[in-house]
Amino acid sequence: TQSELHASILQKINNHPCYSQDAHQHYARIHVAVAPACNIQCNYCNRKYDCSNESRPGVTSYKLKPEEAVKKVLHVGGLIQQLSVVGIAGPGDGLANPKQTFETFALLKKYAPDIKLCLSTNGLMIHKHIDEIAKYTIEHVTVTLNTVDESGEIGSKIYPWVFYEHKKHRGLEGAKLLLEKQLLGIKMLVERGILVKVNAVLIPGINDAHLPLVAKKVKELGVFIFNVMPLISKPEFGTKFGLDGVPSANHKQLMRAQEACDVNVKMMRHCRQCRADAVGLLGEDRSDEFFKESFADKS
Ligand code: CLF
Ligand code: SF4
Repeated sequence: TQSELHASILQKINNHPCYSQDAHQHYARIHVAVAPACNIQCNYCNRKYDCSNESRPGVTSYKLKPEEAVKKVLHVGGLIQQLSVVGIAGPGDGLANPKQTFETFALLKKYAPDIKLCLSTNGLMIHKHIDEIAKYTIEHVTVTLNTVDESGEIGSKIYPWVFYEHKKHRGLEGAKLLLEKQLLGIKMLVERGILVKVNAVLIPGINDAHLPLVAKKVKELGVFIFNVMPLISKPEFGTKFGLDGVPSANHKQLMRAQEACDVNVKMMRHCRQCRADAVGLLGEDRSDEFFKESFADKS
């Protein structure tokens, strides 16, 4: 029934800091950086931040093996009582490193069965891994969907290439392929009752005016919550890829986009654009504190 469905959703979000505005002051998340590789190139990426698919250079997150990641989660869980969610959000794409990602989730299910599992992805490979996602009861998946433009025009300005089935797809072809798989993946997740969050990076002059159409599509697909995140561009980064001269999105642009996207879809407004190894409450990133702990095999 409707009320049972409502209760099961509440159960899923009540201690997830990103899916529930109310939970974010009381519950903490930890990201374990077990996924180094990626299968697409975003023009704003520097492989340091994710979930956000963010672009703030200069901070190094370190890579962990699945066993090290679990050790870290158990250690942090002993120190931070509010720890309720473990996310895999990079530094590359979780589903471009399926072995590491699912090994980590399998170990977490075994050694930390009470913790919620969360995954962030560009969406290209969801359809291939939907059974594993369901099997490990990953109840929260974030997909970064920056455009729903079927012509591939907007996408080709954001993604120079997409690597799929042993082949690099460039330009319009790559963008269209990515969109097709993202929409398919989101549909499959929603069908399985997995809560989906869509993140869209607000890229001034590239997809800003288009974001309300993304919001509309997100609504149509039954996505739980939509999160617009401002591009943070830095000269030392922007010159490297294809977004030369595209400025960061400012607060006013973000507010305007959020308002334009508020088409009867639940909007996230408390995102902190976390790094791939973030630890703690959303507002107080303690990754540096735990960075010092030696979980990574330095050899
Ligand atoms: Fe991490 Fe992302 Fe899960 Fe949250 S973050 S994988 S959904 S547990 Fe949260 Fe951070 Fe924003 Fe992401 S504040 S960047 S939305
Ligand atoms: Fe970088 Fe994430 Fe894009 Fe991959 S999907 S290129 S890791 S921003």
